[in-house]
Amino acid sequence: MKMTFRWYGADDPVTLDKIRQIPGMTGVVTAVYSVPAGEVWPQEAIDEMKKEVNAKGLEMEVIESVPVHEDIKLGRGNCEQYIENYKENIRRLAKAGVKCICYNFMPVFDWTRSRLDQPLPDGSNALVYYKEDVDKMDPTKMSLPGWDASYTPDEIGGLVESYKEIGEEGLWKNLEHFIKEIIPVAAECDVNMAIHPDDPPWPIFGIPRIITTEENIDRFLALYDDVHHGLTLCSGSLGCAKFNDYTAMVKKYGAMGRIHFAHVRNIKILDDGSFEESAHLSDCGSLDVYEILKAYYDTGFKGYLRPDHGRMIWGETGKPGYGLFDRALGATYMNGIWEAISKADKK
Ligand code: DNO
Repeated sequence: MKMTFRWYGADDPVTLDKIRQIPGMTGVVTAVYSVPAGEVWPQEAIDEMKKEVNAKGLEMEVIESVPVHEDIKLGRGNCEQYIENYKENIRRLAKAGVKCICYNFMPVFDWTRSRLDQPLPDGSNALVYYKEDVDKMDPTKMSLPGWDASYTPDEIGGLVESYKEIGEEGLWKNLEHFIKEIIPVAAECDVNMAIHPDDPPWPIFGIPRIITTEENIDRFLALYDDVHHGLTLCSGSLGCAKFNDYTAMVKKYGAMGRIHFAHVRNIKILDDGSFEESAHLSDCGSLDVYEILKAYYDTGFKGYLRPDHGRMIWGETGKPGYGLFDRALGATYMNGIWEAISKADKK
């Protein structure tokens, strides 16, 4: 397991100097943020970023994410050109030593929450998803930090309608086409493609979401028989639905060698299926982080792992979910569990 940390580039208040001081941190997970979705990333920008990261003693072997243009997901417009651009990005990143690319196939909206700073009883605050509030949200009148902000409200409305029209099967068809095009390139470059599950793992705003359950992940992996076609297994996304057994998924897909990147954090599932993002500690949420890491260890996991969203604690402000303190605590907690498991195993 290689412990990593998400870094949003030169503008991130959580600097490389801070990240390198977290014990056991091997590298950062990042992206070229200045290029619109679908375009080719300049090789100089990739190389420059790598140089900056390496100069701080950190690796840049994981990219999160190379975004998939909506035309690809909808199978329309400039879809084929965007797929060619995507292949070129894989080649360029491989040239810079990148080993794993995280991406998602969520229509329009990446992760969705009803509030980004819900006060918790201990005085910290966290991202939450309260079903009742999400049901009242109008996605054309708002934006969340993970969403592509380049669309106008009208364009968003149009996209939502287009996804409703193609439905789940249309989305599957477009995903299959994309995978069949890009995986041969990834295999040639020896880059592991790691799809991120939909967060939350159910349809929102009346549009389909498909990377949601074990059954659907099985269907996804069956699209292409190559180890480079794999997963970012995110406990914070899959784990917020009671119908998913995240630890069982680690065992199953880990044994198949298809998990290339692990996002691990805890989540507190509420009675009505809403959820709150809690501290990483097992006791703080509904997931057993020890059992999760034990499953990774037992499958001989050699991929990358990162703490996922953290709460805002100790008065920190910043990008929701991506402050320094709680994520650093998460990394340290998980490194501690990993050390204990591996030492017990060697006795
Ligand atoms: C949330 C993240 C996601 C993830 C993308 C991957 O914080 O895990 O935004 O980066 O879905 O493409």
